[in-house]
Amino acid sequence: MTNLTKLLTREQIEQYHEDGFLLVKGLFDAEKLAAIDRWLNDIAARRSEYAPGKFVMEKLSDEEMRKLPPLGSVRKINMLSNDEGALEFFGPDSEASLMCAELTDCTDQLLIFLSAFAKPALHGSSTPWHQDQALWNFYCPNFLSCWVALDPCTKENGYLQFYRGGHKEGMIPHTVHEGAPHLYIPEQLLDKSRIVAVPMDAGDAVFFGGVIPHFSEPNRSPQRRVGIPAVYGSEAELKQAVDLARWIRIRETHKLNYLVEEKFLNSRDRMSPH
Ligand SMILES: O=C(O)CCC(=O)C(=O)O
Repeated sequence: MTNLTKLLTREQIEQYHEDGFLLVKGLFDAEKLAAIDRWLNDIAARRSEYAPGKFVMEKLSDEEMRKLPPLGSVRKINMLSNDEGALEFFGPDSEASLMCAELTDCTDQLLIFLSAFAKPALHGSSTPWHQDQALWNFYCPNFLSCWVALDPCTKENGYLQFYRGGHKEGMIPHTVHEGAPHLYIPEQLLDKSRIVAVPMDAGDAVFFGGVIPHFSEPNRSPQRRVGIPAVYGSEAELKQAVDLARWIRIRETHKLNYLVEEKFLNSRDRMSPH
């Protein structure tokens, strides 16, 4: 792909840069959603064949699990990007990938991560406030997610919520707590008036970058909530980040640290893509 497509309007692109997230209605039709559902159920049915770490399960009793299709008791499926279905639904020519290229003004988009983030009916736990960049081992502030709703997302089943404009303010301190699924931002650091909930119909997609804080509540409804985050990024940015991470490791191993002028460091301590 050499040229940017024109799937998004200028207003949508401006909105994305202003708010830090963009809802696109009806990106996937019912036929595609049904095919993705079959694909994920098939993977979930073969859970025992995969290496540990691929699945995160919610604590359901054996009896509850027997009543559900395989995907119904899963909390997360990781590392889907090398699976055949990934190319079919989220490959380089998919609308998801092309829209990410438009939003970042950069055509060499790679599918970096693909997962399924599910919340089983009445069991799905919350995802605490976080910036994706805080959970990545490499610094890629222009990477962005296209999070596709496989089910309707509502207040009751844990729709996504964003901290409007937070992508312009750099990284926020995260903390760690036993029982939390990952590093998180303590809620008291956030101004509640800036929190925006994003209800979605099945097939809608929300785009957001690695620096915008976001969160979702537990699923208190009797219906599952499944979303598929596809993280895209440019090959050039990934290569640079991997090289940098490698260099930092080498420097630490060989104790090559040296003092850099404070003024220089201070001018660069805010990580913001814009
Ligand atoms: O699926 C969710 O509820 C959370 C999504 C999320 O944190 C992400 O895609 O980075």
